Amino acid sequence: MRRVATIFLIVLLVTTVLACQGGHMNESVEIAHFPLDNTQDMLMPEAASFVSADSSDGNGALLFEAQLPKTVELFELKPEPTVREKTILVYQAKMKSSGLKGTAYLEMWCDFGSKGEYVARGQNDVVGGDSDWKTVQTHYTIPQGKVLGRVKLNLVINGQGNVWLDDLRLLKSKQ
Ligand SMILES: [Ca+2]
Repeated sequence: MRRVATIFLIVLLVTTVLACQGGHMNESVEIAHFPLDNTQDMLMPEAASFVSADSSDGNGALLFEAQLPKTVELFELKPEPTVREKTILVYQAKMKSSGLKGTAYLEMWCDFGSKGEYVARGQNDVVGGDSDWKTVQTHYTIPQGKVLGRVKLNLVINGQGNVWLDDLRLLKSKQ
């Protein structure tokens, strides 16, 4: 009976330690932060208007007006070499919409050079119609044996209407 109790205690301890480690490893670290307080450094600055009156961070945001569905390439970056396989890349931003017939969401392209290019689309985390600021995101886990070259961060407007974007971040966490 005593032996059973000891084994039970050991199992409980191991479970607790693993749970703590799991929590620690899921912490996110910021790779890049684009506060979108202007259109500088954007790949397509002509695609957006800077709006100071309405923002999520209080320092202005970018407004995208879509007459037709479109994909806007926002930023391209080359993360540091520490972003290796099994790293979860999280692309996150604040977004709102007005009169949007359809949806808008984030799209991230991960380039692995000769090993191909992969896309993560946040089609389950969208804005549409008239919606207030909310956090939207999409994520991608870097597969084993692949070295990440570049990351491209896009906005997809799958419809017609106005979309505001602010406080854009690329984060990493371990699986
Ligand atoms: Ca801003």
